[in-house]
This record gives sequence, structure tokens and C-alpha cells, in this order.
Amino acid sequence: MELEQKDVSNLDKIKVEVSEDFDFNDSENMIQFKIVYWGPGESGKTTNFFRLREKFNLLKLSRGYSIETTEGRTLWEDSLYLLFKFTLHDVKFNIITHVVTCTGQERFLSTREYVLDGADGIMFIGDSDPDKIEQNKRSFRELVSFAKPKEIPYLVQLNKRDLKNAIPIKDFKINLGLPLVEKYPDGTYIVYPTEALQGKNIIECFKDLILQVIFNYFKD
Ligand SMILES: Nc1nc2c(ncn2[C@@H]2O[C@H](COP(=O)(O)OP(=O)(O)O)[C@@H](O)[C@H]2O)c(=O)[nH]1
Ligand SMILES: [Mg+2]
Repeated sequence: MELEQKDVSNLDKIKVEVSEDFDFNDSENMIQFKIVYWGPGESGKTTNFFRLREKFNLLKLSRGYSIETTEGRTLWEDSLYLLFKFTLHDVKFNIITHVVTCTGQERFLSTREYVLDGADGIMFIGDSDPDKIEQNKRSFRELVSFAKPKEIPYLVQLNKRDLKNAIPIKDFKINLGLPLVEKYPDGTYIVYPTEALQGKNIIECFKDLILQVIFNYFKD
């Protein structure tokens, strides 16, 4: 997979402010985004979702929901609406972000297509468990085949870095065909090491994806 050169000319001027002062009456500067959390089964998508729900406790529009099987696996999807404000060239925008996760289970492939429909940004959650290399590869290939033609921005998380036998980041990159350098020219990481259970790097990663989505939105 070739390294995409992202245009960095405008990124510095965009500031994402996580602010509670969301203006419901300012419909002109209201933008809606949909962010999908994608990855193999049990890599930590729902755990990411719980951390976002905690962090944005005061900013969410809805309580959100998770539809799970009796074993605690996501049956349908997790869904949540978050509110932000950000400033671009002194213009304030109100952003409503719909965050959804999809099931990693093969037998629910049709619901994954449903969940991906209309996505403005995708967060890939990889699993550091060395036994999950093939699942990571397959799921990432699916994501790329969906996101590349539509030019949907995505970031890659490598979750469960706390595992004692966690796969080295370099091996993960080689398996997924990702560049071995640390960052893209625009400053985003090729791979974000995370610990969703402990909440490490989850919000930072989410903010970087939002920035990519906003940048993509204003690029034309
Ligand atoms: N050790 C460890 N376990 C995690 C981490 N994140 C999630 N898990 C566990 O992995 C399992 C699957 O997580 P879940 O979020 O349901 O995965 P999903 O299928 O992608 O939604 C659960 O038992 C989580 O507690 C992490 O950072 N480290
Ligand atoms: Mg889940």
C-alpha cells in the first residue's frame, strides 16, 4: 500500500475545541459527521466507545446504546451522538458527530455494510494479540477497499498494548502493509498505540481523526 501524501497546508489553522457551548440555534454553521469504529471481533471497538461516552459525558445528545449478545459481544452496533465546537478562520462551527461501531463477526457482514453507509471517517481498531494477525489483516483489507475509492479518512489504532505478548508495532505495520516511519507528513501517526481498557490514547486518537474529517470536508 503506498503512502498517501496528505496536503498539510490548512491543518494548522484548524482548531478543534471540545466545548460545551454548542449553539442549537446556529443551524447555518452546523455540520454532521459519522465516524465508524471498525476492526476484527473483540479488538476493543465497544471499549473505545465506552471511553468516548465517559469523556463526552456532558456533550452527548443521547445516552447512546449498545446492543449486545448474552456473551457481551456487539450484536448490532453501538451508537452515540457527540457535540463539538471548532473554529476555522475565526468562524465557529457546531459539529454533531454520530459515532457507531460495527460487529466484527463474519456472520453479520451485511450489518457492517449498513453501519459503514455514509461514513465520513473510520477508526480501525487492531488487536495486539499475536494470534489475531490474520483477522487484523482481513479486516484492514476490507476497510481499505471501502475507504480508498471514496477517499474517506481513517486512522489505525493498535489496541491492547498492555498485553505481555503484544505484537511489536513494526510487525503489525509490515503485516498491514503500512509505512514503517512513525508519522505521516501531516503529523498524524501511522499507528496509534492504545489501551482502551485503561483509556490510554483513546481521546487523542479520536480528536486526530475528527481533524482529518474536518480537513477532508473543507478540502474542496
Ligand atoms: N488487555 C486489554 N483488553 C482489552 C483492551 N481493550 C479491550 N479489551 C478487552 O477485549 C475484549 C473485547 O473488547 P470489545 O470492546 O468488546 O471488542 P469489540 O468486539 O471490538 O467491540 C473485552 O474483554 C475487553 O475488556 C485493552 O486495551 N487491553
Ligand atoms: Mg463490540
